[in-house]
Amino acid sequence: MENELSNLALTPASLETSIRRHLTYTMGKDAEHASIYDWRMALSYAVRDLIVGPWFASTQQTYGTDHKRVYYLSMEFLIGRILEDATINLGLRDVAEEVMGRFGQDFRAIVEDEPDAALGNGGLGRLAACFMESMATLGCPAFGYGIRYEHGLFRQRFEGGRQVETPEDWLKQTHPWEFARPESAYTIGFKGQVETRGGKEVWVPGESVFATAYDTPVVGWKGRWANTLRLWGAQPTTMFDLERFNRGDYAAAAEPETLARTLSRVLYPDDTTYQGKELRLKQEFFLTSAALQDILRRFLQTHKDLRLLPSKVAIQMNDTHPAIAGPELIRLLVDDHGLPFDKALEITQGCLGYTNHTLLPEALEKWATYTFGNVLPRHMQIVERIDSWHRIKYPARPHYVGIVKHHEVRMGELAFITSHQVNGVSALHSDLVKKNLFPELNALHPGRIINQTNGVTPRRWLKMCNRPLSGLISGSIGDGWEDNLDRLRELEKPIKSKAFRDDFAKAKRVNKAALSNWIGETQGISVSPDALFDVQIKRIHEYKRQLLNILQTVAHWDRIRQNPNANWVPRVKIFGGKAAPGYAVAKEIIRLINDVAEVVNNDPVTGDLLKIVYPANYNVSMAERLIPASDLSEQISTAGKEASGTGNMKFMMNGAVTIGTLDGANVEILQEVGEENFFLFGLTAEEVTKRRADPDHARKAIESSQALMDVLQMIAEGTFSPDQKDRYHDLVHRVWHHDYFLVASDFAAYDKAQMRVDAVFNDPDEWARMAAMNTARSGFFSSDRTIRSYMSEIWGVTSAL
Ligand code: 26Q
Repeated sequence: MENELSNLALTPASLETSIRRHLTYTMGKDAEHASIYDWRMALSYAVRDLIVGPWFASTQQTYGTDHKRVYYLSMEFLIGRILEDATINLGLRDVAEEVMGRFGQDFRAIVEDEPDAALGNGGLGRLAACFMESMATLGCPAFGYGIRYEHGLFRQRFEGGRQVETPEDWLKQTHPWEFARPESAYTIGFKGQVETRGGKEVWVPGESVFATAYDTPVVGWKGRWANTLRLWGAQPTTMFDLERFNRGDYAAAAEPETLARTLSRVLYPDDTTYQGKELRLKQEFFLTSAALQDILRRFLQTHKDLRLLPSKVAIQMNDTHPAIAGPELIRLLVDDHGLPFDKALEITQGCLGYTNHTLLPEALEKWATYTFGNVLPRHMQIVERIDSWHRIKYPARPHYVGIVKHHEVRMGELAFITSHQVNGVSALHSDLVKKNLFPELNALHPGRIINQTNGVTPRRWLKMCNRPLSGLISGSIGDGWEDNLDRLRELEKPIKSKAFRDDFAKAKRVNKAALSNWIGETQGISVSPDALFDVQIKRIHEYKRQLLNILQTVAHWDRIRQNPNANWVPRVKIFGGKAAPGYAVAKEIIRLINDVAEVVNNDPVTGDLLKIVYPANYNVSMAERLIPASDLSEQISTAGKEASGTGNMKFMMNGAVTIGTLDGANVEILQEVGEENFFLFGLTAEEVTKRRADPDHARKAIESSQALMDVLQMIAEGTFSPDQKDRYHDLVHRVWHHDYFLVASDFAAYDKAQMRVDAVFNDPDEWARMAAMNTARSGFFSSDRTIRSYMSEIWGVTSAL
């Protein structure tokens, strides 16, 4: 198919005309009175117009050839900004900048006026966004299905060093990228009862809402293909219950509206600990049922026989959040379309795939059968039926294995049994999914669990966010690496020359200078671009061990103070990340980092040798600013706990060197880049398990490290909380006595690894070589590689291009 963008014959003049037209007729403004918002809207609509052509062509192509489609079901899509990314993929970023200049407008300022679409918590949601971009780039016909939350992830502020959450409001301004589809609406039921009519079970819901579609086109590299991200918004089925109102029951009259308004109102901000909240279960069913009804409607437009569904439809569940898809698809096939249960289950398994993103026990979704049966009574019956079908079909199944146990529905087991493939997200993680999470089910279904190592899109995470480096890359190996990232290996030859290494260091330096300006302006902290920029950005969680980082920072600070005239490498420690609002320990860690920063940044002895920066409200856009300017990537989770990580891949691509444990995809990063280009430290996953078995592990580790002993002492004494000396009493106590994540046991090794970092950084040419080798060997971590692999190993879909 030939729908390359060149066919659009876009010229600066035609873009200028289009922008002017949108400013006038869409925004109703003339150039003299237009605000930055008006200009952003005009440009966005002009760019969106250019996506519609490829979008229609892609849809027609898919229908015309009756191509199999992928449906990616996710409670989260962490998209970030769209405008610049769209211009990059359409090949008109520089044209857009020039044209905006003609209007006297600064393209950068316009891009930064766009709010982030933050419809996700972290890694899982951002992965879904990268996958959407890669599927479009590869011409894989696909729909993403999610929820159009009115409020995305909360905004974070610091008050006295403490996290304060405020609501996020991305829809306050018009969102120019979506098309509302009020005609595409489905009824979603909840509660009520199951009745038997004519020997058949029918669900009579007690309440219902409409799911209406909002479509955002997602355009791939060079505009060759575009898919749809379809987000569902909830609408009341009864505008207003006049009968109840007239009876004087005013609150009840508004009930249907209230349910609809709350359903798609807000994203749950927990990224690990799940709570059995009824509203969350309703959100999950809302997304899943709307998606499945849409999928069946589309299939039945052009097919009669639902038995052929698996040959045309692949449905991927992003974790267990949409795992109600199994029972819901069976319900639709059996109750609405009259198929026998066994056949419906077979079809369901043929369509579904399940991606697991965590082993943390507190994150595994389980619903009390009471809640589940109350909200979804028919699905409760179907879940029991699936479970007994499985028990009977696999008599070797141990008695303690099953979907329903101890009056709870285990969503992992449900997703496993209703899918044809289950995958982990890195090699290590997938092994642990087999060995620790589903050992019995793995034995009953050998080959069902496979690995699909995560990836990230190089268009956003290299080409767009790092123009100095992508310019250097294109200048030395030519274009075409953007959708063939393995070509970055061709950089290994130029890296052998000093001139190239100098250019690489210069590109990094440009990014660092820009970041240090931004830090100066927004944080009021002056940092030198020649210092080592050491960055840990991710959700705050005990297992990710921001605590290990700040404890080592204190040790480092103390050492500089003991000997301020030694040959220290100046460092800027940068932290970014949000804590779940109810996660008290994580919030305490945030406060400690800010408290330490306050003391360290005002210490005249250490001065420019050490600064700590923790900008509030870390999000996708901040990541795009920080990652290209990073020297050192902190990937220091307790081994066995981080399923994959994807930030680690972004840093590598952008020429940062990793200090990290053998966890998640770090293992594969190390394998690709080589030990000589990676600062490895710490216990392995196996050693972690053994070490934890020693009840004295923390005490022993602390007592054998004077540095750690001193650090804990300083914090306990109130060195960083002079106004409340016992503030960190509990925190220090936990390190001594309840150190589940082995901060103490890994401290000495981490501290030593940081000293190796300093030693190498003292040799700028060697550092440049290491950094450049990281970029050169990052090709494996393109999400194009990941998606190709899902297409062949899970979805059975080919490219339509
Ligand atoms: C579940 C139930 C109720 C409320 C919230 C949740 C919930 C929401 C989000 C549970 C988990 C999440 C997010 C998990 C997540 O982001 N996991 C990360 O996924 C990345 C992509 O695979 C991996 O790289 C990370 O290692 C993993 O932590």
